[in-house]
Amino acid sequence: MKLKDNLIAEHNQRSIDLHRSKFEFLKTQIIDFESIISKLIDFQIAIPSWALGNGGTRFGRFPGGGEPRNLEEKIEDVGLIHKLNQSGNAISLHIPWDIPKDYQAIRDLAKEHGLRFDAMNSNTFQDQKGQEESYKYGSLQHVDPAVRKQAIDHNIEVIKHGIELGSKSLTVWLADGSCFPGQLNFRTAFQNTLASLREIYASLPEDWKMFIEYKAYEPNFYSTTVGDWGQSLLYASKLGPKAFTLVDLGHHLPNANIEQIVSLLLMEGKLGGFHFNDSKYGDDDLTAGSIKPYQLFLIFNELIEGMNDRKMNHANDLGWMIDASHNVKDPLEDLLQSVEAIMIAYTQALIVDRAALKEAQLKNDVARAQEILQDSFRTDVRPLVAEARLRAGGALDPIGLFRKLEVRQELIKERGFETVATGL
Ligand SMILES: [Mn+2]
Repeated sequence: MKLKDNLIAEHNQRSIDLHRSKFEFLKTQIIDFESIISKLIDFQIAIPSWALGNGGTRFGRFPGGGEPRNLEEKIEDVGLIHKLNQSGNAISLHIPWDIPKDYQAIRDLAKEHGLRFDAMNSNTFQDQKGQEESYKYGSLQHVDPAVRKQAIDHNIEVIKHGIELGSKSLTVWLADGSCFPGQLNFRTAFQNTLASLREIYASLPEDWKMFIEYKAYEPNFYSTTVGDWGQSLLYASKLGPKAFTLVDLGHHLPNANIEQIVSLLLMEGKLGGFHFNDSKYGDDDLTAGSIKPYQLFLIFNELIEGMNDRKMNHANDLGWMIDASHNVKDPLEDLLQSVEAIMIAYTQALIVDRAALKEAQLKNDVARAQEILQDSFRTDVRPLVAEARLRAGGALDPIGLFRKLEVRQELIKERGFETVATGL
């Protein structure tokens, strides 16, 4: 299913007056709004192929109908999101769930929807049918070299698929770890993992990046072999200049100061990218900004400060991706909400008065520093985000249009109700 340009234009026409009045009011409060709008138009967030269907939990899964049945339909769904908001121009694939049969056809289809291929994701956290060795006791950390070799070969295969599609990065997330004290030797597990990662790293093309994602716990509940940003940074530092730490917002112990982690990783030139989501307790994979919007803003505040300091390009120098799972919402509506929340937090961070904040810090004016940050956070920047979307050709109200056009009902008609997005 593809949305026609005239439908978007008609939809925008109906609410343009209200938008204009909100935007005009906001313009009076923001000095360099034109430069912010152009940054917003450039800023794109990758959508993971596995977030397009209902993920469910270990207790159950409640299908919403019309889910994509194959890679082609996943690309079409991301195309729908991008058409509506003009902020999601990339898809992140997961191997083996998304192995392309015909690279050229897949490349052409993505191009037709204005999409590129973001980071490739390998999978050594579950056994595939017919697989020789089991990952029950880990993959890259495994005590048996045959299991490690199988996991290394899989990652190299993922890189090869990515080269064919024009991707430029590999994300390695490992479920490796242990469930009980004494199950493994921490140093041996680390060293085996490092040696395995070195072999994968050696297969990376020159212009590729390797993202090493950490996670505090789950599915292993006693130790995780890439358990936190310190461990990820150790691997990334030992591997070399193409290896970076990837921060998934849900992969920390409760109340971790993620903004501080981000700041220091940026300082070390080792922050690779993000997996956005939100959580109340653990790796809840909820919609970005749905639980802790202030934290999301504070993270962006550190990102902007640190990226500006290193003269980095906001849009391209880090990997921006959503990693979420949906159980009760329409996955496409949820992803539209996540992208919107990310754009809002980015905009709020862009309007922080950095000179004033620095001055407050130098004077130890703690109250003033808080005022500056919260003044930005409490500014309703939604008209600015909507204006950027409008200028880029998107819808003023993406979810409103999604519902008005009955996109989900159309997808159910096309694909059926009892569909399962592959891999979920
Ligand atoms: Mn993740």
